[in-house]
Amino acid sequence: MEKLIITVAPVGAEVTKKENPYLPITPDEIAEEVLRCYNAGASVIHLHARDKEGNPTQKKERYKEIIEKIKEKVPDIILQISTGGAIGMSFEERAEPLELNPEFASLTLGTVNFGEGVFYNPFDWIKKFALIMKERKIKPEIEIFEKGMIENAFKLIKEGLIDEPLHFDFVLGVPGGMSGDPKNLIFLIDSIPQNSTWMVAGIGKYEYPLGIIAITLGGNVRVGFEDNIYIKKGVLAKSNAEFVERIVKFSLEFGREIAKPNEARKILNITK
Ligand code: KMH
Ligand code: ZN
Repeated sequence: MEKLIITVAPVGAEVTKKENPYLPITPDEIAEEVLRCYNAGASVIHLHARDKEGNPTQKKERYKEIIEKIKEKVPDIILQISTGGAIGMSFEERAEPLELNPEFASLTLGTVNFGEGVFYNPFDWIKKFALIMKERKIKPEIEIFEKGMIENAFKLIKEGLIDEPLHFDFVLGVPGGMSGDPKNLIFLIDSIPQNSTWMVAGIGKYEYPLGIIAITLGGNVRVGFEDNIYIKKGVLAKSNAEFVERIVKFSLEFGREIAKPNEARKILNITK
């Protein structure tokens, strides 16, 4: 098996400081948190931005500020920019940070209910995101919340908008999307092209059970406040790094080493 790639989603768009006071919001807080996660074993950061009031923003200037602060502290970490943004954002808002030419960005392949809201991804938006990423040589991480989204991946391959080998992130347990039942994960893994890499982001209580399955099956793991704020039932995590430490412990226990950022670039075929 390849070494394990640990991605952290430390900020998210929907979680608030009220829910977890340790949520990093400012560029300095985010950069310090990324350093802690990197030291614990993370090689990829799935990045969202917040404005000065703590609200989600896709403004490229704000991303630039955050990225510069992170790069000062951790020059080699892989930064994956969110194109999901927050519920209700327009296509133009969500696409704006791609102008910064990151090496990696998220790309959700369909619309899904998202708690009380709707995470809106009509096929023409998906194609436009994919085209921008292709033109700018940005590696897409294909975000899957429902099985039908994998069919859209095959359509995009046919239309020449994404290239194999693909990298998938199975986001399981969002209220309104596919649940974190292990059967669902196995079904999704069986449905993607064989030459793909994959990761699981288990939401809330699904984080560790699905993470352990991914470790043992050769997949990769995402953790972080975007997905889960508790280190154990009823106990808030004080840092995203606590999740990373736990996954590292599990992985080493199962005999799987942890990938450094440059090793993760090779495994994920990030060539930018
Ligand atoms: N905030 C969610 C509605 C992504 O980053 O690409 C969407 C999301 C996906 O977080
Ligand atoms: Zn996200």
